[in-house]
Amino acid sequence: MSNFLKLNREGDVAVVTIDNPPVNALSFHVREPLMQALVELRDDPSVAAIVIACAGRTFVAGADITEFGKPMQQPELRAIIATLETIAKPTVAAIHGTALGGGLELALGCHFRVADAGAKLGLPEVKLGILPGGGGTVRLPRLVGAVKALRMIVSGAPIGAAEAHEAGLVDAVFEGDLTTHAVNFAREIARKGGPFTPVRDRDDGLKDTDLAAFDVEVAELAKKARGLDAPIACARAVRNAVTLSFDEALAAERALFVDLVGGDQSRAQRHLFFAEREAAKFPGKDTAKRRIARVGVIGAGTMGGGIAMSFANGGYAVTLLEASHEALRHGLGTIEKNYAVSVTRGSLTEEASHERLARFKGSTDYADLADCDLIVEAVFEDMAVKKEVFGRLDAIAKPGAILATNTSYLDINEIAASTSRPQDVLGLHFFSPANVMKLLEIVRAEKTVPDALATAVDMARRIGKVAVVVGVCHGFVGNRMLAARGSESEALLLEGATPRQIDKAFTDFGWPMGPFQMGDLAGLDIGWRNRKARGQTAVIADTLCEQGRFGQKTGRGFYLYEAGARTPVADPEVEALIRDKAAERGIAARTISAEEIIERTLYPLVNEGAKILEEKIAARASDIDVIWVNGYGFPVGKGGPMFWAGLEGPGKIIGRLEYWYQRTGKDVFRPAPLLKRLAETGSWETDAIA
Ligand code: 3H9
Repeated sequence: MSNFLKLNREGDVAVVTIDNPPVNALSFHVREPLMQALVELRDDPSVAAIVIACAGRTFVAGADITEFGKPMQQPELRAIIATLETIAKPTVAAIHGTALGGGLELALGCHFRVADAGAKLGLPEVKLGILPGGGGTVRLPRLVGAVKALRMIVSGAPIGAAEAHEAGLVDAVFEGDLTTHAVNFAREIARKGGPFTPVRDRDDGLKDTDLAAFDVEVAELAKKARGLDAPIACARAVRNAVTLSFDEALAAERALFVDLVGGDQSRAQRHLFFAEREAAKFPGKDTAKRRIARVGVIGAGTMGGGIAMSFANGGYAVTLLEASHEALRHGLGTIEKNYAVSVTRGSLTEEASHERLARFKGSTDYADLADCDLIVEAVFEDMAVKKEVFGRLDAIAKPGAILATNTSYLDINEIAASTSRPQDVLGLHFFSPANVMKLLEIVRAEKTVPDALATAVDMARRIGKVAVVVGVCHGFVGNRMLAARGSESEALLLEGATPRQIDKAFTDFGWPMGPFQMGDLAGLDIGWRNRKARGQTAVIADTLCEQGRFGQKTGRGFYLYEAGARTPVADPEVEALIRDKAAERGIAARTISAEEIIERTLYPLVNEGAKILEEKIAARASDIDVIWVNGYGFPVGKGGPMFWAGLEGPGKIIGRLEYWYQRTGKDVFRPAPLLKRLAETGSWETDAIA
């Protein structure tokens, strides 16, 4: 029928197979023949039932996201679904892989849904800053109830076939050849005879909705939305499904969809969707990979333990090395406790926890790392210590093993040069807690060979990380930009801002927390130690550390914390300390606006990103966005610092950077040439300035 749609007959059952690799998105070239096929089959008296299935690895994974923001070519998905609902003979969606977004909406347009036992079904539109726009918010609650639909749509998380069956979303679950099962199912249903009720006319799920309980749930969700419009709109649309007629609710869903899809937040989130997939690409990524079966992790502290858990979670055998039996016992004990907590919370089964723990082998002897294919060190952040570790690894690791450092700042070229195999050395910069945080900066040193890098990128995907390949510089991409963001923190305090006020400017912007709360959470002693190692000072933070105020772990930092609590309470002592230090320096306090706080923290962040691009430490501006959203909590609705620079206006940013550069002479404010180029061309492309 078309290159993207096949039509077969299995006796009196017609099978429509969508074939649009890689994920069977509902592109225009699928919608057009699909509509035509449905009309034809509806009007063909020799057809008793229709099955919609997909070729390849998955059912339809949604609308074609690349078409958003462009004029919509007819027929739209909504029209296709409306046509489906005019068909009197039974229609059956045969779901394997994932039925997501518009894919699930298409399936909801059918009378019945059957699924492969391994299938997943969901409406993830919220992650793209939109809501399901093909009737999903109105049809899903009719089958699974308003509260379950709300949770699925606001979280965007898919559910498995068994759960979908139990909830009434799927009518049958099969193992084996799904199309054959679906055809038999359709034939049997057709034989029994109709009428067959389309989902739009069903109300199984809506009958007993407790609207008060629903609203309580919505209020909870709203608190977590952190300035994002889509989750709120999703909740409103599901509520409409309960309180309005089908057609009114559908029209309201459309209006909300149109509003969101044209907005900056959705543009930002779509940008991030593609940016994450782009970030793992680099020249040479398709070279043959090395085989990784066993991973060695050196150091069983918080970082090493978290890294080791990430590998065990991804199915790798892990050898965990510590200096002493006691430290090893402690490290393994913590890992065991962490898994036990996951079991208690219900996020991990007892069985899976045992499986993961069984992957660990503890050791205090470097010789036990000899059979590892990848070894990651997470020891003390000190060049001499790292070189010693790499010297020992060089002596015992098998040929071809990848040797990785988890350093956050140190020069990996220098570490690599201390071995006889610099081609196998690279950085794996995990973020703490390493078993939770998604980001992994994969650092390519001068001599790292492409197959070692490609193997690391593959491995990252297997352990569920968002990988970004970066080059060597102090702090790599993330921490170098973090330093630029924080370079004015002390100055802002001395000039009259309070930690609370600065943190509020950040949370109002959409960050989960501000820099001072973050510092208290991470431990102020970490920055203090780094500064001392580099001969740097920070008058307020250093004084707090000298007083033993390391943040949450000591109950006092920039804020006070009540025993065991994580809520920061403003501390008049800290504010007095700041005023004293300012007075010593003759700095008079003045009122500092939220706007000034953003200018002096986030504009240098963007500026440093531009310098990093100029130096080709990051390959693309979007890679920087991926790092900042996944590793540092930059608000997803703003798309990351480099995307946000475009929204904020590069001309405005340059103007204010110049102003602050004149006032302070600080290098972080000197506008990067690439930022000027962005203002002229609207593009972060580096070619012209290289
Ligand atoms: C929607 O449906 C709106 C409707 O409610 C309203 C309509 C009116 N479009 O992720 P992968 C590309 S919104 C275009 O690496 P995996 C992706 O960029 C949509 N392209 O594979 C990549 O390209 P490349 C709601 C898409 O196996 C390639 O496919 N649906 C789309 O790890 C492989 O992707 C979603 O949000 C798309 N919809 O994961 C689901 N999806 O190779 C989005 C993927 O050039 N998709 N591509 O880099 C996913 O979550 C994952 O792709 C999936 C497979 C789980 C399906």
